[in-house]
Amino acid sequence: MQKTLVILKPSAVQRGLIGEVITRFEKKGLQLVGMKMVSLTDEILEEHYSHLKEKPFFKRIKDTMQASPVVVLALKGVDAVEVVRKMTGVTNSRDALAGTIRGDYSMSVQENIVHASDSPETAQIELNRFFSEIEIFNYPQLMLPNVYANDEY
Ligand code: FUP
Repeated sequence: MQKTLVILKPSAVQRGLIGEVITRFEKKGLQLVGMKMVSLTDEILEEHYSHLKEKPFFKRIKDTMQASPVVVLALKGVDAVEVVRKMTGVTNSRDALAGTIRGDYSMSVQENIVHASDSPETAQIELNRFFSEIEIFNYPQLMLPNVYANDEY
């Protein structure tokens, strides 16, 4: 089973979408194995968005990601990284397909509700960035036999 990181951005927090977005992941069959509210520091954002550090919009990313606390989630499931990315939709919400989180809830490239890890390698690094070992929980997913066939997990 894979684990992946999701950040519910200030756009989700301020617009009252925290519950609705988490519900989508729960209904999909992903297991919530970590969750907390945090304020993002300059240091953590510079690390998290290091691939965009030279972009002219980097300051805007930092400002908007610090506009309120965010909620970080750790989600577990078979192919969880790809499943969550598909549920998220493309970066520019105006291009995101209906049925995706960004496609259904947002109009912006920045105020796009969620961040989701883009590969299994990145997911591991990002989970370690936001969670300590004891903040990721290992507990039985009792409905597992109803979520997957027994040769899928
Ligand atoms: P994603 O993986 O879809 O969250 O996208 P990125 O990591 O590439 O981008 C992170 C954030 O940078 C976006 F949410 C908004 C900002 N960004 C822009 O404003 N313009 C761009 O062209 C790309 C990213």
